[in-house]
Amino acid sequence: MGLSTKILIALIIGILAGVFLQGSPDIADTYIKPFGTLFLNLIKLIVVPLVLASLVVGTTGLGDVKKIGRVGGKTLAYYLLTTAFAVIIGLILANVLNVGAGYSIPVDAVAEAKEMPKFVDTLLNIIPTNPLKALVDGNMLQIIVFALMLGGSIMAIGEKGASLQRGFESLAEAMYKMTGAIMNFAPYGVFALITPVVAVNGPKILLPLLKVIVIVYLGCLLHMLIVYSGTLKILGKFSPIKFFKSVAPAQIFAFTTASSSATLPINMKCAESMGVPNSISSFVLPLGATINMDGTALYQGVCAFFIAQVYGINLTIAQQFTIVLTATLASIGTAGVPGAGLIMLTMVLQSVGLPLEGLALIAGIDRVLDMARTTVNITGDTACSVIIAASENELNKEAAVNRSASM
Ligand code: DAS
Repeated sequence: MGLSTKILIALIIGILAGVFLQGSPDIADTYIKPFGTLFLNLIKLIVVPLVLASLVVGTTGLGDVKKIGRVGGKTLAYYLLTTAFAVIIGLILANVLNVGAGYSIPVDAVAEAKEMPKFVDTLLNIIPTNPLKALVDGNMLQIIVFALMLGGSIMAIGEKGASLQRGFESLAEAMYKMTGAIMNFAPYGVFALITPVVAVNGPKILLPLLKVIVIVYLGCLLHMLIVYSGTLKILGKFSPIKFFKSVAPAQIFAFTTASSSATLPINMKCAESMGVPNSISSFVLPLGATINMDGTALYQGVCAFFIAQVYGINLTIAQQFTIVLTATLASIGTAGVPGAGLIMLTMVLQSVGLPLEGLALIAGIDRVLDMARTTVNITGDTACSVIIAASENELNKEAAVNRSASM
């Protein structure tokens, strides 16, 4: 039985266990959740060295600075365009389906809007003043910038950089091996993560905001079916059906953990099973897990519109265009960890003068929304890696046939 089947079975059993334990969520929290936290800690343990090593190897593996520019340019273009599309899909659905109609504001809805990094600070902050501190702090944007510069520099010094390059190649291989070993625990981890979420957040909190949940989930589904299937077919000449079958383990994992960073290792294995070479996946996926968040951008579009409607504010077309822009930029600064999108939603609300109190309306259901948006976030990264590999004529389709069976 493949890993994806085991994870799917674990997810279903975990949801059923969560429903069963709704009456006593503390049992789930006390005796099951710790195993989920343990598994997440194992994943977090590998993310920083994995991203550093795979990005350095990915950059040097591209072979020359021109190729880094070409692959980097195509990757960023795909990420930004699909993110903007995601916000537009979210706003169209929110408008058409009247997302905020009939909702009354609970009197005590007072949001503690956390201190939000301004976008310009996010931009300035991506250059690490101390790369070791960036590694220790796990600052993914700074680690990515450092890894790209280090990879480019190793390539530029030619033979003198060969031993350092081999060192990073060994570190990357060791991290891939460690990832595979840790992934064997994924079914247990998924079970231990999803059970408390269902036990604590059962249907009772979902009902009042069901329309927001339905619209975000519908938007996420449409985005994957329209944008990713369309670009895979047209740009990647790759079967969307084979793609969604192969990326399923990473999607289930993202849905359960609500963390793009935690899903990165398994997402790299899924991309490899589709024939994406390491040199492309270890460049495109770590970048995507950090800056490409289509699901988050879509969610921010829907929630901004919902909050405007609930407070009786009619958003002009210009304001909705501003939301597209700020949600696209906010998603770049969103960290690949649970709940990051809610914090960045503050930036979108502020950009069009919407009351931050609205965050309190969303906070209660945010984990349910986070599961869907994170699934879309990582799916966009994998779709991009397949399309970039195909555009570089490096997609190893023969390999895809054999490997996808093993996932
Ligand atoms: N959970 C974040 C992620 O890992 C996305 C978000 O919070 O919006 O992608």
